[in-house]
Amino acid sequence: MPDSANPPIVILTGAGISKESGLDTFRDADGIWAKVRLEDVATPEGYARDPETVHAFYNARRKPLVDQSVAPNAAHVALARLEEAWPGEVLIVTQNIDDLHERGGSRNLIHMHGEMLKVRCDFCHAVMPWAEDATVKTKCPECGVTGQVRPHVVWFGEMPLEMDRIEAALGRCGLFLSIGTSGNVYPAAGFVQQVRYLGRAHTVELNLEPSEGATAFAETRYGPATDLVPAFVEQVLTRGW
Ligand code: BV8
Repeated sequence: MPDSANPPIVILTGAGISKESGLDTFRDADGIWAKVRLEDVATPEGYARDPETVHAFYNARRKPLVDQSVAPNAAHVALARLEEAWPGEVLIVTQNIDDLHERGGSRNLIHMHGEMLKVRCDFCHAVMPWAEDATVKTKCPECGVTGQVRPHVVWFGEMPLEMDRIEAALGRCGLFLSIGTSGNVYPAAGFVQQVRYLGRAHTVELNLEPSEGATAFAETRYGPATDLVPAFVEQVLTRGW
């Protein structure tokens, strides 16, 4: 059983935590879905219809991570400090496919929607780190088959990654913290309800504005993540929640 004095903490993050690092969110007015149709670039059907367009979409989003023209911000760094200093387990479950949590120092991390810096082969199912452009002509380094390499990203209608591990962590946490997500996408948007149903954890939303699921949280604070997250981490480490 977890240490009741220092219960496990589960942190769900979304695109809002990376916004101040210079990466677009999805549903803000200037967000990604205002510029390109989700159905065309974030569904298996869109990929089957026009793989080259989907590759171009992810190749463009991969570039600032490869050239490191974007960097982790104070919110990412504060979460790494929490993981380091909290005596109990701290698990970040991110919907983000960037590597800013890792570069900010977090280690105990699940990318439930995949990772932009990886691809996988639909023929041999190998998952591999990837820093250059992928196209329909890309040859799988593992099996040598051409044209079967796709972004290692979970599209709509596809199964998110490591759901068993996530469900287990939700079932035993004492604090569930949601940062920078609009609460539009399931199953991530339903995690707070799952935690509340179990009745053991305190639930906190830190966001720029109320999410779709705001009323489900016991505590909400609104503002930029780089202000809210370091302050909340300091509070947890000095006087709990
Ligand atoms: C699944 C790809 C079954 C990667 C993404 C009908 C048919 C089929 C499926 C469904 C259906 N109805 C519902 C579903 C489920 C569907 C879904 O939820 N659809 C929605 C649209 C209704 N979900 C799925 O298909 C998922 N798979 O259901 O499989 C299953 C179910 C249960 C258990 C097992 C299996 C797959 C979902 C993953 C889809 N892939 N992206 C990529 O290209 O990135 S989703 C996409 O949205 C991104 O991954 C992103 O992470 C995710 C969530 O968005 P947010 O991160 O929240 O970003 P958003 O812009 O929305 O919000 C940003 C927030 O930040 C805002 O609130 C803003 O105010 C705030 N903010 C901004 N600036 C700041 C800030 N906060 C703090 N500081 C700031 N500075």
